[in-house]
Amino acid sequence: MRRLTALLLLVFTLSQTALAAGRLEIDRAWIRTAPPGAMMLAGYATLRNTGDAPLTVVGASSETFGDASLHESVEVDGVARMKALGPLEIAPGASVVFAPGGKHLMLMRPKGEIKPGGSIKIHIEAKPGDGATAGFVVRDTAP
Ligand SMILES: [Cu+2]
Repeated sequence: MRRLTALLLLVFTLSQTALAAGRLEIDRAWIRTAPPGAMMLAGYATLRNTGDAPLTVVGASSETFGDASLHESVEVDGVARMKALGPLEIAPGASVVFAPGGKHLMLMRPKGEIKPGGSIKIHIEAKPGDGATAGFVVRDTAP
């Protein structure tokens, strides 16, 4: 009987773990237009955790760019600088805004022309799970 109780408890614990999942949703995704030939562009979006467990954003990737990463603009002694943004935890139901002057996706070495009005797929990696992919629209200002 005690063994059965232990087994039931284990099954219950496992099912609870499976239910408590983070889920990433990407809204208002855009890339700021840059002069033709620019080797560095910035992407912005609102990342929301619609799941019921914490989610950690760990990186970004895109077939359109040689490299994509998470960055943050900071002011050091009155000078604007950029630095790599470490893993970013989003609480259940919370969202994080990537916007000009703050957090952004640093998009390096575009493979081809990044046309205004176009939509570029970028994948945001989040753990646990697979993250999410969204079309980032190339435009001058935030949507
Ligand atoms: Cu940057």
